[in-house]
Amino acid sequence: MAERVRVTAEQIKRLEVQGARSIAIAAIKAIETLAEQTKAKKKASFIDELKEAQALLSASRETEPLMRNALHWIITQAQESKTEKIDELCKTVASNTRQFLADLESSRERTAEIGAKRILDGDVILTHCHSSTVTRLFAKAKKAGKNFKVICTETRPAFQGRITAKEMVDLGIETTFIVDSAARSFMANVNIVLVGADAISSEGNVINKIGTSTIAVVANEAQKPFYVVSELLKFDPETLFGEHEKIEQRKAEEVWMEGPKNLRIQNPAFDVTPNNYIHGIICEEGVIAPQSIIEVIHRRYPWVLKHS
Ligand code: RUB
Repeated sequence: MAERVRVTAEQIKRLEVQGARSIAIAAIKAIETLAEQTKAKKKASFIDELKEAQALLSASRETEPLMRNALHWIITQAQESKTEKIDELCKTVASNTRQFLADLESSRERTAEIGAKRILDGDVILTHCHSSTVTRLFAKAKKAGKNFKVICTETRPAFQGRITAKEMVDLGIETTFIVDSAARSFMANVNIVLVGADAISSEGNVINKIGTSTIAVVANEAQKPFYVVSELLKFDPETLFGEHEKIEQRKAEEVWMEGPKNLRIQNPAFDVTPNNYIHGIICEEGVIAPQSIIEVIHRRYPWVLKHS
């Protein structure tokens, strides 16, 4: 297997690559490199090699359906291709990789464009963790001349909120940085909450960085709209067939480097925000009700429903 696949899986595990989109992009590029460097002589062994890489990458962070959907789509195109020739199969992987990345980019642009319209002059927006889709939305709104402020949480335990805060400062957006547990104290001054997503279930529940659901409850109490900004391909088809989205459990050391022995530390990376706390999902197809996710996926990406 290409070294690039192993290295990418490790980088994803260690959070050197973070955020659902970046994780999917890194995995797609690793598969592309594998196809470029393959020594397989027969189609069957080439497909086996791709599938072995798919399994390793998918296991690197288990709550990442965008990565799984992307790898599934690219590998299926090679598998279903009529050719047996390795060089042609490699070209199939390369062209589908390019296509997938281009589609992902235009989905984010469209999502950000739609979402930017939800920001009004003078708004204070609260966000959690680091979502490249949310920060792109902020960049678009700023470029459109909107005047708004951002509050971002530090996002324990790995402080991904700092990435958001730096990006906001670089964009020249007035930003306030708070600890996660201060979200309720600041909610009265917030106009709208925007967060990203790692996974969307068939009921329209959203899985995102740990603490997201607490913010949703606090927003609900304060009657502030809570929106999820996400590409549709974060939908997990396995949830349609009864599976629960697996929540990644991370190492205790991320929470407390040298905690007392015999102390039980738990470190789930994500939590589930139920659909009734979500005003809408802002995606490439518009602002949709979370409960309509299956219908929208059916219309836009029917192939996703055919695999699990
Ligand atoms: C990142 C996180 C982000 C989503 C969406 O968690 O929860 O909100 O992944 O990001 P982590 P994007 O840092 O643990 O990966 O919009 O960039 O896909």
